[in-house]
Amino acid sequence: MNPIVKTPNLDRKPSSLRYYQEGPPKSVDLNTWRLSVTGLVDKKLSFTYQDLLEMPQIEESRRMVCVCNWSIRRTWKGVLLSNIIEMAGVSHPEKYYLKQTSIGTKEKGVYESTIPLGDALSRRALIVHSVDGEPLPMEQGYPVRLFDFGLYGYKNVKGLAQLEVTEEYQIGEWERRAGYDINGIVRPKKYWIVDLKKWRFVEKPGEVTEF
Ligand SMILES: Nc1nc2c(c(=O)[nH]1)N[C@H]1C(S)=C(S)[C@@H](COP(=O)(O)O)O[C@H]1N2
Ligand SMILES: [Mo]
Repeated sequence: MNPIVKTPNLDRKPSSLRYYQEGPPKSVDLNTWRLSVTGLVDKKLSFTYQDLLEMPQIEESRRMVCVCNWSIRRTWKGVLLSNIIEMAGVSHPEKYYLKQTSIGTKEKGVYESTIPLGDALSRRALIVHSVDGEPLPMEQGYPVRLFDFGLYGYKNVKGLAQLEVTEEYQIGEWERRAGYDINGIVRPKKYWIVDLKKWRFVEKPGEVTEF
């Protein structure tokens, strides 16, 4: 196995708490937490944390981009969304959307985001449980977070509890309030690259793979 390179300049990453709408849950009990998969599926599923750890694992360095013009490349580990969708049985994923819902908090409710399912699968979206070889910190999405790296961070729900396959491309509360585009595709422009400590221009829309 490749040694995991810790993300350089991590101390310079903008705070995860700044735009955490519902806030991280105070704690998550893995004995009761489940990732449920519902909606237009052949088989409804419910995964424990252990179930996810026992599936084929993917560990790769990929770049996440925030709509507020910064980006960080880190080593993420988890399972392929496609693996989960295959188990649930969805015959034409390109026709559907995937609505993600967070665990949320009593005080502030849940965070939701809907993404095109076919696009997420073709971009090898991950259900991430670890970063740089350690479980995701609570404020970064413990126990799991969905990542479609072609989309801005606001499309990728932290503290994930539910995935629902749906026909409806539904705008999220945060998208409505902040005026963000529902599609959330990373746009070509200049970003502050935290790990490289410099500004770089991204030339193409979607996942940043050039650097
Ligand atoms: N559950 C949940 N997930 C969320 C959010 C949120 O408020 N709640 N905010 C989104 C936004 S707006 C951003 S910019 C990223 C921040 O991710 P980070 O903590 O890895 O920096 O999380 C996204 N996922
Ligand atoms: Mo954000």
